[in-house]
Amino acid sequence: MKRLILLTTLLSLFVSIACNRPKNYIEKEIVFNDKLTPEQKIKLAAYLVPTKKQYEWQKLELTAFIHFGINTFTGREWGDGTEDPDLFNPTDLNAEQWVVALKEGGFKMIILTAKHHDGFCLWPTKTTEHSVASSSWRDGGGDVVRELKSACDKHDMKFGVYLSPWDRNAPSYGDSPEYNKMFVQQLCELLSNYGEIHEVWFDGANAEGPNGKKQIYDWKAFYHVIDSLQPKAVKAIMGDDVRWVGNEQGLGRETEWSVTPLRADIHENASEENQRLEISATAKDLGSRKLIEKAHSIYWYPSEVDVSIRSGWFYHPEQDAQVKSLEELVNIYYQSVGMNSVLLLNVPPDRRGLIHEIDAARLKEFGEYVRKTFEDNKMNESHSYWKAKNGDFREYSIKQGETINTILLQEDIEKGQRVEVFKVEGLIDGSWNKLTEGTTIGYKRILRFEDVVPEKIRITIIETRVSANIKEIGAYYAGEYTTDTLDINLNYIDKDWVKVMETNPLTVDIQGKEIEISGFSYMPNQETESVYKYKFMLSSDGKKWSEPSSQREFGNIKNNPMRQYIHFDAPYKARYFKLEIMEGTEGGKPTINPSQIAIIIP
Ligand code: FUL
Repeated sequence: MKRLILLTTLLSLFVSIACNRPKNYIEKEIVFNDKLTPEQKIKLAAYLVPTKKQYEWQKLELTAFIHFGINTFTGREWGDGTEDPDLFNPTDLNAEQWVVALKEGGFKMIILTAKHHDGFCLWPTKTTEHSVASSSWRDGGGDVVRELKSACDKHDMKFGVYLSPWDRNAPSYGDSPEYNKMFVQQLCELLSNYGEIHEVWFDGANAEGPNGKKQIYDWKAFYHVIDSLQPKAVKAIMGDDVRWVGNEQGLGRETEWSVTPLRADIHENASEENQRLEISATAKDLGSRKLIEKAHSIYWYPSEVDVSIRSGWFYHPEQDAQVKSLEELVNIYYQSVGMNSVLLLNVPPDRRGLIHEIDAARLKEFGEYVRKTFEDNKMNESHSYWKAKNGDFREYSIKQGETINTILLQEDIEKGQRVEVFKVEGLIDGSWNKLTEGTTIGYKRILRFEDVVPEKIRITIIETRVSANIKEIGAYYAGEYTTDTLDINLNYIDKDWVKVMETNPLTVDIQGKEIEISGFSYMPNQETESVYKYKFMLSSDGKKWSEPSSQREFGNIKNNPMRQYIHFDAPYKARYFKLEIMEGTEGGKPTINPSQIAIIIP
């Protein structure tokens, strides 16, 4: 990594020669000299570029997550590490089917949850017995990492690993040096025994260890292992090559700067500096002039949009009817790839070890839709490289009689990200009409507008930090969707009958008589704090209470506030339930409305 401290006096020379001499671009990080003026800082920001591996990663555009593990078999989103490894028993695992399905969807890389927060390892690690080697799957001789990596190699698919730093099984978790040693060894195994790895994904979730101690991660050591064993791998999320977009809903930012003062955790004093600038991964503005002017340093730190094709990250049979529709997936595409981000779409294999037929069919539809839309540029002449100053415009004629509703623009980010405002107009019946407008472009910006049949389109670069390098322009027609969303089909009780006996803790007479109950569900608040830890109890007489499930938390509810389903091991007879709130997603005690709870009957 280059650390450049540039003096004001050198700046004008630097800027004037940079245009023709790519070696003057600065990779990944610039530390500003105190004497720079705000305007000089903005100019420098325009010369910050991605590293080679960041650029290769950005060009993938579509990448996929595979969440698979113990949770697939317990129905949970966050396992607690006490699960019996033998629960892991896919009946028909076929990693090649995953790769083929994702390839049909247009995906170029697969990232596997080699270890999720429950600590169960999908490869036969030497670091713990909590792995596939202790399961009866393939008589304890299986290795999901190897099977998937081989299938990826066969089909020319890149491969990455998700290794959760938070480990709820490891007894050493919380004894920092001890656990860090184990984590380094796990990384070494994954990064040296399976060939080339293109992305290492470290999630940010963590909590206290079983010993009540807080784990302090040795990020420097982890990064050192990655950089030495897999120099081509980008480090994502708790890493400094790839930034979390800030939500798990598939929503990019309208204004998305890859050049940002947001410091990744690899940097010393990251949280102090981010706090000083009042920014975090979830902030709306991560790269405006105002922000850069206040910054001491800036980074090439591009956004990755992670979202699941289902509401959960892991496969749950009750979500078979909730696979995102083609329309939802296409919207996510426009909000991620179309907003200067890489999409990381999760497609979780089921208990057979296969991508479910519904998900596979949706991937195919999605791949076909995107290919069909963007293979047919409606412009007569193709775009040639364009160096645009403030106010410059270019016109392109559209094939006669063709309808368009989509525009695609790309900056040559190997020469920085620069455009701040642009507009697109169409010449219709002899007059220019504004079709759409935008702020940042970056690697790729795709915008949709009403169907029009223009003779020409006109692109104007209204504001740019220094001359913009426009690499690609295209005009397309995105057609109608063909699939429908299926309705949720769950067995609930007669909701009109329900009687609330008490509100704190919420105590409910469910149907006025004992019924068989196989689980319950909770719909979290979307805008305010939700329930994270709870105690759910059942009773036949309203006096003697028992807990039908050992589960006491809704895993990952903060980042992914979807409906939560808790299934008991066996159906339970009861008349009343009581839900005690132990802790909210923000550490408080949120209130709960009875309509947020549904009882599941067998
Ligand atoms: C989150 C995790 O806690 C989820 O379980 C999931 O792995 C998601 C991609 O990241 O923070």
